[in-house]
Order: sequence, then C-alpha cells, then structure tokens
Amino acid sequence: MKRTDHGLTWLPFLPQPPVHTLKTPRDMARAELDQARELLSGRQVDIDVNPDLGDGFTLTQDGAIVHLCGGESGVLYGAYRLLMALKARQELPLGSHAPYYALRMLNCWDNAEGTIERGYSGRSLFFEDGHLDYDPVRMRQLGRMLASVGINVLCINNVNVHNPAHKLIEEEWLPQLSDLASIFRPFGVRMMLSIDYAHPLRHGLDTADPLDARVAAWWQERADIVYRYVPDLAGFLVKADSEHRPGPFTYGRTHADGANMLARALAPHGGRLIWRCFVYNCLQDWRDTVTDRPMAAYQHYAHLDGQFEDNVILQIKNGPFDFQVREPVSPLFYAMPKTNLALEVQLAQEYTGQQIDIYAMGPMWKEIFDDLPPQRVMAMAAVSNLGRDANYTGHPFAAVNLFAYGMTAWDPSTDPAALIRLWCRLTYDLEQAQEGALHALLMGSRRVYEKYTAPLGLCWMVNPHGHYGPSPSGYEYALWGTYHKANRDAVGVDRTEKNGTGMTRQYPEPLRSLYENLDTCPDLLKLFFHRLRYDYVMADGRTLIQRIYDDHFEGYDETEALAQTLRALDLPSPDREVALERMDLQLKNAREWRDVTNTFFYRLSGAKDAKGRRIYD
Ligand code: GCW
Repeated sequence: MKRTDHGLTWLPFLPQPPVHTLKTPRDMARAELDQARELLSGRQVDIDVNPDLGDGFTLTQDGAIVHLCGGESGVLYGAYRLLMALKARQELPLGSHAPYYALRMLNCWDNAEGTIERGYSGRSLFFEDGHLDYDPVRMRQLGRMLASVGINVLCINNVNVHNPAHKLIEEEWLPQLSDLASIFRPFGVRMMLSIDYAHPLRHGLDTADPLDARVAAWWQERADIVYRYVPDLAGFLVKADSEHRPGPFTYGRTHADGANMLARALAPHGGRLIWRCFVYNCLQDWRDTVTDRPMAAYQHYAHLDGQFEDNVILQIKNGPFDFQVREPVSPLFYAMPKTNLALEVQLAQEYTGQQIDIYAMGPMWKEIFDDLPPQRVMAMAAVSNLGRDANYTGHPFAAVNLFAYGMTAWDPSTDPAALIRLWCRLTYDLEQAQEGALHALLMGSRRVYEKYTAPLGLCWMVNPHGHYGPSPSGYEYALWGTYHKANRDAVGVDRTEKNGTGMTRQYPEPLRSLYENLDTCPDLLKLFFHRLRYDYVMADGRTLIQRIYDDHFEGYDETEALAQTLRALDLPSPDREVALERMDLQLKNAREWRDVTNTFFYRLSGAKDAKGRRIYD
C-alpha cells in the first residue's frame, strides 16, 4: 500500500485543498464538499450560513439531503466533520455542535532563521534564512488540517523572539504576513504573533516601562499599523521576564501593568493579549532550599487575580514544572477565578520522546480535565509539533497529537480513546484487528514511556539542554531549580505544608489534603510531592526501590512488545519504514533509561532487585 501525499496526515482521502481564489470559510466548505462527491455517495449537502452561529453548526438529514447550517466558519467545521465521519464509516454527526473554547490556538516556536525551538520535524514551515519563506501549497494543506479539527488561531513565531523576528510587526515584513494571513483566512484560521516586550527600545525609546506614556503610545501605533495589514489578527503572545526575556520587572512594574498596557493597544482592533505565566527563577542556586520552582507561577500571579483587562488571557502550562511526563495540574488554575485563563499543552515532544519515541497524549490530557474542570479556563493553546518534514510531524504517529488536540479543545469531554480510533481509521484504514492493535499501541504509549523514564512524578533526569535520554543528575546542581536530591537513603523534594516547601498549600481542598497526605497521594505523583526512603512500602506492598526497578524493567519489555506490534502492522509506505526506523531508536532509548536509572538508584541505595534481574554495578 502506498500513501498518497496530497491530503496528508489524517486527510489522505481528500484531494488537494482547492487552490483558486476562495476568500471565506463558507466558500471553502462548498469547494471541499464538491471535491468530495465520491465520499458523499449520492448525498446532497445544502449549506446555510447564519453568522450568529460563529464557529458552531447544526447538521440534519432528510433522505439524501444533508442540511448544514452554521456560522461563517461553522459551516467549514461542519463540512469536515461530515466528511471525516463518512470516511470513518461512523454515524453522521447530526445535531448541534459548538466549540467549548472560543480560542483553540497552535503556538509554533519557529525562529526567523528557519530553526524551530524544540522542533523535531525538520525546519520551519514559515521561515528560512531570516525571512518569511513558505510554500503556499503546504500552507493550504496546513490550513485544512487545522480547520478539520477546529483549530482557529495560529501563532507562527517563537515566544522567544530572536532577531529579526520582531520585524513581523514592522512594515518591512507586514505585506508578506498579510499574504500568509489570506491563505489561512478561508480556513477560519487567524494569525497571532509573538512579540518582544522590549521592542520599543529598537525604535529610539530608552525604556519599555509599561507605565510610561510614550511606551503605551508606541504600542498603540504599532498595533494600528499591524491591523492595517492583518485586520483579523487574533492578537499578541508574550513571554516576559522568563528565561532571560525582557519584561516589566526591569522597571519595577507588575505583569498586570505590562499585560494591560499591551492589551489596551489591541482592544480597539478586537485583539487579545495572551500573556504566558511560565515565570520562575532560572538562575537558582541548588543550595537554596527555600525557593521551590514549581511554586513560582502561583507566587507570581495568584495575587494579581482580577487586575487584568478583559482582553488579557493568562496562558498557563498544564503542570507547575514544564511539560514533564507526569505532573499535577498547575495550582494557578484554581487561584484566579476573576481572570481569563488559557491552558497550554505541548505537542512537541520535548520531554516525551522527541517524536522518536511513541507518545500519544490524549489520555494525559484527560487526566488534566479530570482534575481541572474545563470551565476554569476559557481558551486552549498547544505548542506545535509541526515542521517541514514531508509528513509534518517527523514520526507519522505524532500527528495523532495534533488531531486529538484540536478535537479536545473543541470538546474537552471527548473520550481520547475515540479520538485515537478515529485518527487511526482516517489515516490508515487498516483491517479491524490491525486497527485494534495500532489503537492499543497508541493508547498505552504514554504509560510505557513513563515507566522507563524518571519514576513516580520525580520529573527531569533528562540530558540537560537536549532533553532526550537519561541523565539522573544532569540537572542536580544546575541553575534551573529542578532537583531530586537523591542520596543513599531517600529521593525527592518534600513539598508538603507540614515538613516541606509548602507547595500543597497552593491547592484548594480536596487536592490539598490529597497531595499532602502520603497515604492518599496517588502513587504516580508520590515523588512529586514527597521525599521518600527507598524502603518506603507502597500500597501494593512493594518498596519504593523495588517499584522503581520493576517499572524500568517493565517499561523496556513493554517497548519490545510495542516494537513487535508495530512490525506486524500493514502500514503504508513510507510511514512503515519511518516508524520502524524510529522504533529501533526508541528501543535503544528505553534500554538506556532502564539501565542508567536502575544503576543510579542501585549504586546509591545498595538495594538488590528482589527478582534478581541484571542491574549494572
Ligand atoms: O521548557 C522550556 C523549553 C524552552 C521554551 C520554554 C518556554 C520557548 O526548554 O525551549 O522556550 O520552556 O515554554 O518558554
């Protein structure tokens, strides 16, 4: 079986996206349905646009006639849902549909020189050599991929705005940006831009103080200019006072001062100001036992609740550390009831296997939503896993994460298992047993990865900088506030109120007590919140050290089982070759993690494996 290249990812069954001069999502919906006549097999689709419905749509059926009524972008979402259901041989999604989050954003960390920070799928789709540089055909494919799962905001540049990416909001680059925006517009996708908080300093101002009237006026004028070129720009995204980026702290101002000043510049144009809360001391001394990095976001922002303009949205990473394999939900989500919040997840597999190891994220997000009622937040953002690779995501299976993200941001209550199944069917259309095997492989992939990497919520232990592969003490004496403090008796940081850093106090009940109390703290998060002796006996009767050994041996064995399943799958070319090649690397990685981690803890503790398996001395 050979995979066709024109529809790509989960839409290989559609022809190339229509090129012509379509201007609106409603035109695109008509064109897509016209092109897919074969799939409709005799059905006729009537489209009715009611602008009040926005992104929402209703599908009804009357014999061979399907009525699709929706807002301007809603009809396009409806068209894709209809086509995907037909292709997957599922029931038509009849009834009314509306997205849970109004903003469903994709954040690309692409640099103007063409690299992607934490990108594992090749070079940038948007930039090369210090310029905007894109292939319009791929842009249309991308627009369609995003629209098919309801993603409606695309930020194309890295939150770390390196020279010359600031030109995205300057006259030199704006005409080209305007062209790019018009490629995405018929797909209902609005552009967003990351901005450099200190940008005014490049234009003759000697300050970026948010309370200085000249600074506010400069941003106002800048926003006016940008909106002349891209009138429907979704807004600006800002990383400030974080990992050496400039911000209001330089001027003794708060992040409410900074965000509000920018938000006022965008407000007349209907733009939003998205302000990231990934703020912590990245120059910590490991001897400092008072500062506790995962407490930082709450400490910086919770007291500012209610002080932000209406068009400000604070964007918070799902966990309090940084996209680790397992973290509790960030306590900041519970602390700001009077502020607009966005949940940020990371599709790029920075800490989760870098699109070499298989890692389907849906089940992980489900846990987030179980702990965090969706109504706590009003928007969702994901760090992109896309790049210039032919299949967009490096590993062909990594596309499942973009697919599931869009669908989850549309409806967070959707069952991740159903999304993964739908993705499998749309992408490969395997016979039933094979599809079941692929589905099971993806569903279990996160747990397998978790078992062979850092144990029980301990986090980090990765190779510094690159973040792939094990290095148990790689971050132990570093500046980043990421310590496990393993010695010969115990491991972990005590974050309890009673004896530790007090982080559990940042959570409301019942989570506060759940995490504070060692007996009720879930096993998989025990080493996030507690410092435990190796001979600590877990609920299932195993000691901590035995649990660490068992997980690591099992994690590797289960990776071998994944490899076997994969080899037996009748995947089309080149996905099969790419997946098998990467599986060899995953096996090496899992073996390395198993042996390094087990040896690390064995050398410290001297505790033998109860099952007598080989641990290197
Ligand atoms: O985890 C860190 C990454 C950085 C990233 C940062 C962030 C864009 O290692 O590469 O910078 O998170 O989220 O801002």
